[in-house]
Amino acid sequence: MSSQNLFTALRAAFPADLDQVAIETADGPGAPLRYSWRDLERASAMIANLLTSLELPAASRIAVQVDKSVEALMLYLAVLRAGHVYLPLNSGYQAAEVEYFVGNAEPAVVVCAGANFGWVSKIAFLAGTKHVYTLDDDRSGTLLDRAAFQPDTHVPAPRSASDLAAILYTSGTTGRSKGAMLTHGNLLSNARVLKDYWGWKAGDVLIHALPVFHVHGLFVASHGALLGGSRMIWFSRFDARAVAARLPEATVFMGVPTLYVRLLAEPGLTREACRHMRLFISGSAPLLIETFNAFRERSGHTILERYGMSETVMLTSNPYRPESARRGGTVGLPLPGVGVRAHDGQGRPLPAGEIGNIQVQGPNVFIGYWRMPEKTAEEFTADGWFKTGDVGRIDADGFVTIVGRSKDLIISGGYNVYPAEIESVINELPGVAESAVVGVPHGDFGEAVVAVVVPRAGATVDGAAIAAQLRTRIANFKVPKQVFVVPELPRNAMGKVQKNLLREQYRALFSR
Ligand code: MLC
Ligand code: AMP
Repeated sequence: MSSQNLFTALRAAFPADLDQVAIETADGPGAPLRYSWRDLERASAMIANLLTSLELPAASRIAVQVDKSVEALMLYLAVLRAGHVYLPLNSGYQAAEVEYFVGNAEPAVVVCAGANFGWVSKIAFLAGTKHVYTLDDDRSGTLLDRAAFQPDTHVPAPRSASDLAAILYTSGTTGRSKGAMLTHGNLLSNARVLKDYWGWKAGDVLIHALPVFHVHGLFVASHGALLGGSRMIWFSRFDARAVAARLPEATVFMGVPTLYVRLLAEPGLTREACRHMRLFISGSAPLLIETFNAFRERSGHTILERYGMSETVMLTSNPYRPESARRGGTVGLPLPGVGVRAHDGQGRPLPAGEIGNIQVQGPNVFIGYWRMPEKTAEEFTADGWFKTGDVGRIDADGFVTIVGRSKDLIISGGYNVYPAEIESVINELPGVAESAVVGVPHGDFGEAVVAVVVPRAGATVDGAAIAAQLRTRIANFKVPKQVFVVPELPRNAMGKVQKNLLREQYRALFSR
């Protein structure tokens, strides 16, 4: 069988003229920097040769925690090309978080920011990792220094569709973070479906302003542009004013709802600025109908909302054409080849319009959680459908609406936060007896994390001090925006904390 290496497929879509600009940086050191398709080809070959020279076992994990840069994307391509497994980590993760991922995944190579080399390399070497490189967002670091001596041609390692391409850590429906194992086949089938569904083409220009360590920015956005042979305007971080200023040159934009809320606050978002745009896509978190309507009013464009997750890449999308068929408040129709159904808790399918657990299947659905066969088995039904942990309904005409989650998850600005994780970190702090973490509505982030803490008898704890301590232990986006100290948590007759009451109590905390 011919190789199904995802890199080979992406490479085949590069335009014939490799000297065209593939990526132009919009910010960061030296901007604007222009990278041609040939640059992507050669640099990924050099890094792939460096990896190959290390003589790592097949399917070695290459863990990467770096700031966003074009070189980080080249490193991703190089890992695919060399046939290893890409393991991206949010650049905000602190030592305890990185320690867990590295300990669990046992990567052969870790790549980190130069400033973090001290603590990251310590964690990596203790976990048995032999190679730690640095990569900074100004094209410096030991990874590129070493790769500079490598040949700039490389034959991609043959891989089959079922071979592992990436591991993305996510908490699934419960508990500690699990590594979702995605294959070359999972990623390529989804990328191809989306290329056709959203009409990616050579003349497209994508504004890429999402991080490249999660599904949305790394796979959905980058694969789309690469498979389309389309140019990217590359933002290392989202800045609404700067993005609005580049809209007139662009045709496609992708964002989490927070990005749309912030764009709406920009006077530069006008119909005139969007005159060449053909597609605005939103996902990763629910898009409020007010945002959907306000954006249509201001820009003349209807945001296309889609739905997916780390374990499955993309599952549903609103229709591309006609634009008028896109329905606000829904996540659209199952993508071609993807099965989506709503079930009751007893394993029975529900009729159209009834609310139930969303289950999915398709070539895009992951092959399981890294080294957790029992957890994997729990999250699939007996007939092989993956339980998303989302709750929704499917209308008679197939449109899916997500109405809630059965998993205890907060999505803040498109990042997932698991209350149980934050609670366990808070409960370890001195003077804390117990805590409850909930998500409440937030105008900018959609949901914001709030913690309610009960001190131990005789202890005095301070909300702001707790938040300050958390800042050193967990990524910033997980740190509660407010910490309340209370004498006790509301409980039901069974002794279970009534989080719904807490959500109600703090509902208006961030209302504008
Ligand atoms: C930053 N902060 C956040 C936050 N992002 N807090 C809560 N939630 C977030 N998402 C913190 C900062 O650290 C800072 O803390 C304070 O909030 C204000 O920061 P900011 O300057 O407003 O934030 P900014 O740097 O502009 O980042 C906001 C953002 C970013 C929305 C641009 O969060 C982002 O890029 N989100 C996209 C996430 C994403 O790509 N998700 C896709 C997952 S894939 P302090 O303490 O310093 O003041 C997936 C599957 C699918 O879900 O379907 O796509
Ligand atoms: P992650 O684990 O980061 O991949 O997040 C996946 C979760 O994000 C899904 O299970 C949903 O709960 C949520 N999600 C993604 N897209 C949407 C959307 N368009 N609307 C509502 N929730 C979404």
